[in-house]
Amino acid sequence: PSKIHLKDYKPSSFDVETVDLDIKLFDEHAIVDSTLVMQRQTEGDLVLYGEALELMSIKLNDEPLARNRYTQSEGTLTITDAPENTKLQLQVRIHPHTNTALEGLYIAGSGDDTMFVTQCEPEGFRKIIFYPDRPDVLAVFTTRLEADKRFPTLLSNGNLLEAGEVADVPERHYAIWQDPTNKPSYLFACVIADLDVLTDSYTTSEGRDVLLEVYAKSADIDKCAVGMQALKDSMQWDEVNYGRAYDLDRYMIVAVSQFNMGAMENKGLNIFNTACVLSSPETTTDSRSFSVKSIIAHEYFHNWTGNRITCRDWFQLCLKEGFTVYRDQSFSADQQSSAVQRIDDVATLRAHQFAEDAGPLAHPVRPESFVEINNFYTTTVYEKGAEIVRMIANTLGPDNFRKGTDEYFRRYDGQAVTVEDFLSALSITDSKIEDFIDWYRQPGTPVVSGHQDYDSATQTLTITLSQQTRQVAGFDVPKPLPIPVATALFDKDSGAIVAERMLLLDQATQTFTFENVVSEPVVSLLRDFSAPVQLNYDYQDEDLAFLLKYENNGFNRWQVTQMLVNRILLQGQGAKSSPEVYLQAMAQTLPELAAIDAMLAARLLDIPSAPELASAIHKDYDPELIKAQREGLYQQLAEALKDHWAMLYKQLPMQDYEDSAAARGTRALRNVVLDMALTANIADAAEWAQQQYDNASCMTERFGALKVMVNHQLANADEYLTDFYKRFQHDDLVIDLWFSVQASADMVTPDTIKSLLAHNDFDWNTPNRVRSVISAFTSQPTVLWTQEGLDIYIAVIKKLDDANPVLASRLLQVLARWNTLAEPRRQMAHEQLLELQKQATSKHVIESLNSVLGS
Ligand code: B3K
Ligand code: ZN
Repeated sequence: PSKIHLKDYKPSSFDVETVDLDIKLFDEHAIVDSTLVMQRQTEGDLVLYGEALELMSIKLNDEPLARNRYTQSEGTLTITDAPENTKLQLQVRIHPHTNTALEGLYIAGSGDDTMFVTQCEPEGFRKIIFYPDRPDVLAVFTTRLEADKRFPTLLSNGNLLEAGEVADVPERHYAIWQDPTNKPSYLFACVIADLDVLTDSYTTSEGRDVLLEVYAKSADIDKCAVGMQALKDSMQWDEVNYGRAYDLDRYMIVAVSQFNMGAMENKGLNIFNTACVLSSPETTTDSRSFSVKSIIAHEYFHNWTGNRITCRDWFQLCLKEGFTVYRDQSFSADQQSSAVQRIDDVATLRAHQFAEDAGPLAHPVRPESFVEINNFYTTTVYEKGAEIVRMIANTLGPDNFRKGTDEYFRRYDGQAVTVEDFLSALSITDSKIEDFIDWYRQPGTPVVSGHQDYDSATQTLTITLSQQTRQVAGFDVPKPLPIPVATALFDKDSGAIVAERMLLLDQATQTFTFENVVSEPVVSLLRDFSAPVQLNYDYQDEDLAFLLKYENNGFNRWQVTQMLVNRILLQGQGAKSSPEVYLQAMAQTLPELAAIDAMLAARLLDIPSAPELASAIHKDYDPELIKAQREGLYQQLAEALKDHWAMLYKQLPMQDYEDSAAARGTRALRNVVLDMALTANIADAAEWAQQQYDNASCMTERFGALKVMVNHQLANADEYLTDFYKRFQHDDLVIDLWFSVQASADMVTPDTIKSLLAHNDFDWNTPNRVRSVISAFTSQPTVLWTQEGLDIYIAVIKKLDDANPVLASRLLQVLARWNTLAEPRRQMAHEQLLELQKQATSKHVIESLNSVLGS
């Protein structure tokens, strides 16, 4: 497979004005007709892309096109001498019924719930029809869908023009949709199904009445209200915060159980993984429900950042994703404590993006080359991309950021643009914003190191900061980046803030001076995680304990607990601390905080997961050692606060379900306290767990109890697992939880994983189910990184390589850090990956393997 380079970008030789599609679904195949009205823009061949299509007919300007006037090879159809004005009519046959890759038009569900849906981003449209399938070709689409009446739901983008019966074929019907917006093919969607619908409406700030519809199978329709409310909240939020109103008369969301990722922002017709749209208190945990809302918001926000203004080419993916993630994070921060939102976003960034940037899959936020673009829907593009926008927003301040985004929408609406365009609009009030371009170009996480000097004679404090980024093979020597470091100085005696400033570190080393500082303060840096960097400041443990007590920035209180924990757990990685200071600080802080902010208190008890700790280890990583140290510290923490757990658990009684930030906080903390109490061997705790399960008012309580029963191997854990299964047997998303709680259990064995994969309810064609076992399993590195563990994991990748390469490649990327393992595990993993390399078939898996193996 060949590499595509950003530097080779050329505009399309033809522009498409209109597309008329006609998709007829039959029992074993579908026939797709298209009429493309095109105009020449530049010299060159007319290149259409197509994969797995059977070409039935081709006409150019109403004449059949002779076989010698076009060539078909490796996914393209090329017409060399197409005239200035070209009308191209094509007919192809496709096979959605056997499409397991979940790209293009594919089958989902089963039995009575069988449906057909599309996924076109990034290059799925070419699996439906030959087309200049690239994001900079924008056209108006009219789509006719025809199918058996068994599928009453026929949906496509835009407005419904017409629907009716097919003449002379009483069992078939059709619908015609037209989308008035000029859009790239990756935003095309259609649905052929039998679904129920929840409807609502919203009137935009511009006075447009919008029909809102959430489609799901009938058994799920009662779980659509949370998503509907989130949609309305998002519509309003975007009007208030970005001045962006919705632009069509209809907004549809469709829930589908087989989907490779979370959701897809197709114009006016979002398609969602059921896991990312369905929510009810009885079946959905709080954290899942919260993420449903943020994903609804994310897809909605794409309507402006992604759809109205799209990407010139796929290298610019972060243009829409980074900005849209920043927007959904800001939306979510308005729905709960902004400190907790930041904690969760940063925890994800550190656990996944930092690991990616430190390993063989490191790439710039805007990659410069790829074989398969699907491999670049990464946490670097999404989450690090969002961090760059956040730094820009914080540097500009709210007013100038808003001026910049207004300018962006004004200038580029209806266009396909680049990261440079984005920065140029944002920099209208401050030209230095253009310097952020290097953040998009340079891979690797910068490490910011620093120390302070205090001069009591002159009452000055000098902070020296320096930055360093590792050089990634194939890239230039890293340059210093603009790094905003939000800083506050705390008086050691009173704990009060004596100075607050945003330091801009944009050279290799810099000093920053604070005058009139009457005594040496404790410095709090990178408040709210003002830049996506690793911080090495020469703190004493006592300074961190001090900040845990006095910082009023909730995020930084969490950050210092994590720094303390890392110092303890990563002994031998330059860390040096003993747990006393940490344990004492936690004992002093937690009980009081629990009463004021339960959600934050729950987060402060975080001890990074084993894979997250591993991401900070670059050599001789021993999973057993990390597991033992992690569990040891958890045990010490549970015992250090032993006297508080019983009281705390009683202070957090179960109440009727309520979806408020306070109620979610109570539930989150209660689950942590339950786990702590069991860890500390409190006699009654097993009883609490059972009661919590039996009397649960919602899934957060029930699943929280089940999880601790399984992880602490309580005597009746199996009984409860069985009960859970029976109660929710018919709800796939809950059964996913049932699989994952077992596959991620602390005591999981390869045999457990094997038996889960062999379970009757296991389904290779449902990515959610595959992930509920296989991704859950990666949370136990001591078992994953063994001969047997890897045998299982690699066999899954092999099995999916052909059937669903996007999923297979994603699962493979998780193994990227094999190279940091201590022997003999490293060698073992290496051999398995080499073996896989011999057999891999998809370009997705081949490209990822080459990167992972460094070959
Ligand atoms: N834009 C889609 C992702 C498509 C991924 C294709 N492999 C979802 C999102 O980011 O909103
Ligand atoms: Zn997105």
